[in-house]
Amino acid sequence: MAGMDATISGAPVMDLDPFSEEYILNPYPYHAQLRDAGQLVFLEKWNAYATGRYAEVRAILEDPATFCSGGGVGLANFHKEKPWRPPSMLLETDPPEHTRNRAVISRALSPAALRALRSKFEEEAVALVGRLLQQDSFDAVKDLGEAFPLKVFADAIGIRPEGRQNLIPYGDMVFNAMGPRNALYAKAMENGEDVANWVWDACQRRNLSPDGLGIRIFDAVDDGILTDEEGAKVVRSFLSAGIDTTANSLATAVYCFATHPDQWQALRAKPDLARPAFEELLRFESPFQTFFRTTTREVELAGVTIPAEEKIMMSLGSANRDPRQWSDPDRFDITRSTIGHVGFGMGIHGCVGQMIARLEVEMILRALATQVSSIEVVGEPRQRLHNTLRGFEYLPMRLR
Ligand code: OVV
Repeated sequence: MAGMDATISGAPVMDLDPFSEEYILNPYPYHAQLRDAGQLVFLEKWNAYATGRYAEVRAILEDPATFCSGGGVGLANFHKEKPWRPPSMLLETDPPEHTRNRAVISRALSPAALRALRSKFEEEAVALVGRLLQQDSFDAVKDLGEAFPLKVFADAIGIRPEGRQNLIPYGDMVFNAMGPRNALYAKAMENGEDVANWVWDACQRRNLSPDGLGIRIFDAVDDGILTDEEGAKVVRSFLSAGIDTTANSLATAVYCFATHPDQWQALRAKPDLARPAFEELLRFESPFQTFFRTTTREVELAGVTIPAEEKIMMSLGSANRDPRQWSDPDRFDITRSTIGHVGFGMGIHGCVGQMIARLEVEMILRALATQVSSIEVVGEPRQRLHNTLRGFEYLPMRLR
């Protein structure tokens, strides 16, 4: 770690690269370096501030007026660089626009709408686990992680079945684009135009089923709150954020249970632990590893005076294992209290789809806990190399 003697405005300068292959494959020792170097550091390679500390991540998430999202939530500053796609109306906006748009999507995701999904999700989860049990082995990435949200989440939104596979490369584009313009970004964007065009078309009113959640966004168009194009762009948020995140969570979930047999036995003994288990999974192997904010003014944070228009990386994965916050943070324990984890973010931008994500993962974990006695990894898994998401590329497994 060269350059640790230098500081910028009092922030230690680090040559740590959160987008390097070594870091992505095993971030945990690097998270410790990041946290131990200080509350706030400066990443020389990317010209951005960063924090891996729980308290500072919370402080930033809870002050959206100073640490805004309108400058983008990846490394790029939208005030200086053209975003790769028209910005999200939710993720990449600030109040008051954000508040208005968030109300529109929250209304579509009402408790009543979610209750209506439960039995369908359960039925599909039981059937999927039943099919996987028939197979000698399967790829938990494609056959479970991706297959389940591509079916139940896309059905819930009301997306037509043909071409849904496009949602996987689209998620890859959206989340890789939050990192630098590196080889991972270039690879994700290879077929980008066709994929983005398919997704944009799927978001149009005429292509949404009349009984899904997507079409409910157009109620706000009928009420004169959004234009037709804005309605489609809000639907695009469902498709950007709702598949890849859950897909990675599900594959990681079965991996964690396969590699922590005591936790698997605890879940089998008490399937009601499915919901708390998901929270612990979000803490322990946060699928969404990093988020950036942009300073709207000169601000003092942790004794450092940060100028306006600077990017700050929040390592959610590191905050969720910060020993200043969690006891025995590197232990996967589905019975611990996970209150306050930042796996879904926090504050005004906290994950709006978290209740759907919880329902999906709960149903899969319950189906596993009640139908399966053993979960095994049966080959060499390949981790996903990705700028923002943590998960697997390939994960051969067997259920008995
Ligand atoms: C939380 C999230 C991730 C990616 C994309 C979006 C949201 C969006 O709103 O497009």
